[in-house]
Amino acid sequence: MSLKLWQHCRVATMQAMVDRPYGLIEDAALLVEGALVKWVGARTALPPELMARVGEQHDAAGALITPGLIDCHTHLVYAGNRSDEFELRLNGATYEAIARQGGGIASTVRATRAASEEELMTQSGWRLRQLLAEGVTTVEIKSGYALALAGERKMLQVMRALARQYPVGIRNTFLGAHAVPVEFAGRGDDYIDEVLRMLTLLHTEGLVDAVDAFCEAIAFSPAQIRRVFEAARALGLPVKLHAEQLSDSAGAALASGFGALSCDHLEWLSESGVQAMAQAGTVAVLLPGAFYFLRETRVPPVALLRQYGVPMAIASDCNPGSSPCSSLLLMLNMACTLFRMTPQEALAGVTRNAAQALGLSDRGVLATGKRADFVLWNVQEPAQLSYAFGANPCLQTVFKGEQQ
Ligand code: DI6
Ligand code: FE
Repeated sequence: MSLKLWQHCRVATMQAMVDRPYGLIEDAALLVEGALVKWVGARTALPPELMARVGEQHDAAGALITPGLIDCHTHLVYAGNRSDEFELRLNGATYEAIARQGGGIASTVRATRAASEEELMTQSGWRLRQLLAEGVTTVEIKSGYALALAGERKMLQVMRALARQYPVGIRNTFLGAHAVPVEFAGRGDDYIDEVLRMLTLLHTEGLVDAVDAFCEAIAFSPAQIRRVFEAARALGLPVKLHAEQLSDSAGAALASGFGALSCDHLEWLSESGVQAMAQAGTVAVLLPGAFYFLRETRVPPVALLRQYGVPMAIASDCNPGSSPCSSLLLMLNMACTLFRMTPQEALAGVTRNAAQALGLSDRGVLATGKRADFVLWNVQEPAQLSYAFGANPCLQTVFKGEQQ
């Protein structure tokens, strides 16, 4: 098979190298064979035997190249919007009070149940295209806005259909334990029985890649989540958890005990929670969009996460209630300004560490044998991707070796 060559570029490989921030290669060359990276390095070191096989050459004209961005936590398949609740909040209501009064997640559940598969495709496709326009090549999407079998299946099928229609890798996460639906009001444990039944069926149908849950006073208790995680474990599915978002329920320690891929949000994470995550190799997924939009004041313990060597990822949390956002680049900026992450940590958070948060070892860095998912940017320095906001310097995306 002939090779494709990109040259006249700087490549931020995002390989972890102590002596080389961003794993940056000056005057680089990138060789692609099919859907995979064949070679990346300094242009002057290009092996002649590979050079002889080049069939297609691209002049990157000085662009910066990074791995394709990975949004490792979204709820982007849903119907409707919650601008009415935004107005209520601006008139004094709180997110939790709205949720307790039948709004919040429940109102999106009503809209999502009522939407046809086509309507869901249209509304979700619009958001997905906005992510892709900023160089995103892998997206995780959670179910959890139907909370009943038919609708959860519909959401997961829409995700599979989006993956067929758009140049993007999609990971389906089953979030049946997102909220207690009205039919089960006051009967959370009974609803967990139903979650387990749905999970088993939907897994059998090949629709589930991972399992998530919402551990919070307004959602599910650690004991209830343990049941979901035990079922996931029995099915061989990896788990993740919305933990310590609005309060400390020790969810992170529970999830770490199940070897969770990630714990997400974490504003209220304690030091013992950080230690548990470090021990389990669980990624901390930080969601500055939700922090910003809910006007939270308590930031996740970034310094502790650093100190214990817990990898940090960043995601959009794209959802209608707490983060109506489909810009991952904006999240880079917010992770730096609001959470005081460094631009290098932020970029690792949407590449290498985001891949780890999804259990995907084939992407997130540019190296021989990894997927040829990458982005050409109209910037000189990698830090510019975090520094500018409301800007989109994406020149071109390459997905599985193909220019988009
Ligand atoms: N935490 C969140 O921030 C989203 N889900 C969750 O478990 C919010 C979902 C919503 O309000 O629709
Ligand atoms: Fe979320």
